[in-house]
Amino acid sequence: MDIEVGKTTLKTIVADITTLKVDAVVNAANSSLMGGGGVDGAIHRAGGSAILEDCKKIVAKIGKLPTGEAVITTAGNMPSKHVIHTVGPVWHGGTKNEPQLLKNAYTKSLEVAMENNLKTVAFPSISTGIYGYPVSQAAQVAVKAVFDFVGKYRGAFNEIIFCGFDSSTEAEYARALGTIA
Ligand code: AR6
Repeated sequence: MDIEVGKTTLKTIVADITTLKVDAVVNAANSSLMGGGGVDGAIHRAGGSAILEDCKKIVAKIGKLPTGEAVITTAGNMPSKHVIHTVGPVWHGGTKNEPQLLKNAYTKSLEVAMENNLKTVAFPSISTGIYGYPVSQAAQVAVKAVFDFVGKYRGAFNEIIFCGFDSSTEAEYARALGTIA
């Protein structure tokens, strides 16, 4: 599924995000930035120790990364150039400001990308694995956050990818993209 917003293409794909040749892949990290399971584990494994070294420097400087914030590191051995690490919210049934925090994770990631003049960015389905956010709801928040951001900063990006690890996840983002334009 593809839509155009100005000169920016928003698209959904099914892939292992660690294989994508983009300016930045986004990592669904945790506040420690020390790696973990899911896509975080996959990114650190594929990128190698250079990513963790950068993360350690960031933590030494700013401490733990709050939910909804984002920072940038090298992508190490991956084909992408950078990793933007963000922390999505843990799902508590929707009672703990989860939609706003998830929106912030997408928006802050795009702010960091824009500050670094990055043109192509791929997002995994943040918070919908170990953190338990229902995929259909997360997809709507994610797509709206990205759609609004690229509409506001027209020309900043060439392509934003929603990368599902499986086709049912990708289908939820495609559905959300189909209803927003
Ligand atoms: N490429 C693309 N998507 C992937 C990949 C991959 N290689 N591997 C997993 N996914 P999760 P969260 C999908 O659990 O819910 C970590 O331990 C996965 O199928 O990775 O934000 C962190 O350190 C799912 O759709 O992230 C945190 O502690 C999506 O990525 C915690 O998990 C997100 O699932 C963050 O949990």
